[in-house]
Amino acid sequence: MNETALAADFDATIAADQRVEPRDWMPEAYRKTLIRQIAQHAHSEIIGMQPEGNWILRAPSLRRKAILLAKVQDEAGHGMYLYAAAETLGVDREELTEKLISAKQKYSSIFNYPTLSYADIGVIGWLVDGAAICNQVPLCRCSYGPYARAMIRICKEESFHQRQGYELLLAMVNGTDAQREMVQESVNRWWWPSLMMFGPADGASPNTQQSMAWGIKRHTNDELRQRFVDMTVPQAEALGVTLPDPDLRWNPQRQAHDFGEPDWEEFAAVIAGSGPCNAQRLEHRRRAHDDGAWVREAAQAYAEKHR
Ligand code: FAQ
Repeated sequence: MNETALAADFDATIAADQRVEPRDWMPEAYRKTLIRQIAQHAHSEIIGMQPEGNWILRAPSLRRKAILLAKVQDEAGHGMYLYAAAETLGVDREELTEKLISAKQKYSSIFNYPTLSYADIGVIGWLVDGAAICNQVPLCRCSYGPYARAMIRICKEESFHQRQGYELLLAMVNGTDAQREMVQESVNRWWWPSLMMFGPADGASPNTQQSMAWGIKRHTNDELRQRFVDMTVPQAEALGVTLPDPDLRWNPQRQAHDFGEPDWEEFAAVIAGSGPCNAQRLEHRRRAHDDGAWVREAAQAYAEKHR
């Protein structure tokens, strides 16, 4: 088949809502967009282990420690599935890791904020994993087969993460006044950064239109942000916490909540590398990579010996 026929074949696959597989022909720009998004997603899972990992040694009970360990370990697994999905597009994990630690590829803005109390573990599960699920469930129908299949398993595990966060918060809000205050203080810090996870407003999102035409994204950033707000408000009411937005209210005409604008200047600064923890996160990841060099060398030597 010549290039025109291959392109027509690709267009027909997308139009019929079928999956594109690694050996199928695909436009270079489609491949590049997927590598960008999947790599950024994989890096987010790996860097995302750090804020919660910070509390493993200080978990308040053995039960909480076991839950947190399992969750952080799941994030590592998600990173691995996603790097494997990216590798089907012709890049390798080593190359992607280099791009992460040299800050040439991004990871989610949310992981550049510090975890200051144990309530943050609950709030990350509730809001951050909640936002991640909202954004990622539609990716289970992404047009690229390996990414869509990885997302099915990831979403199942993220649901468990969200529930453990909510369960921890329920225990805290039913505890002492000090615990309730700790939860509210944590919600105040994480609410706006969670809304920023969905990306810039639609008018400022250069990639959405093309990614939707290709069936990579199924909804715009603003559509998913709205869905998240509508889903979260009743959960906040059930917990008895206030979401820190004076403009948040039900709009009966729209049958949806109105809400305020996130601070887009802060978002731009965080993704440009000057958020509260960017330097610390990358430094930690670089150190872990250097410390693991001997393991990679040993694995390589072992593989060569058995070739
Ligand atoms: N942070 O044109 P758009 C998790 C960048 S969940 C940093 O709208 P797009 C689970 C974007 O890359 C978090 N950068 O871009 C977990 C682009 O830059 P570029 C990870 C952001 O791709 C929970 C530029 O801004 N989830 O890890 C962000 O169409 C708890 C313009 O933006 C995913 O990655 C941001 N928030 O839409 C783990 C989901 N938003 O590359 C541990 C998959 C935008 O052109 C603990 N990704 N940018 O230089 C997606 O759905 C999409 O990529 C969006 C962005 C929606 C994030």
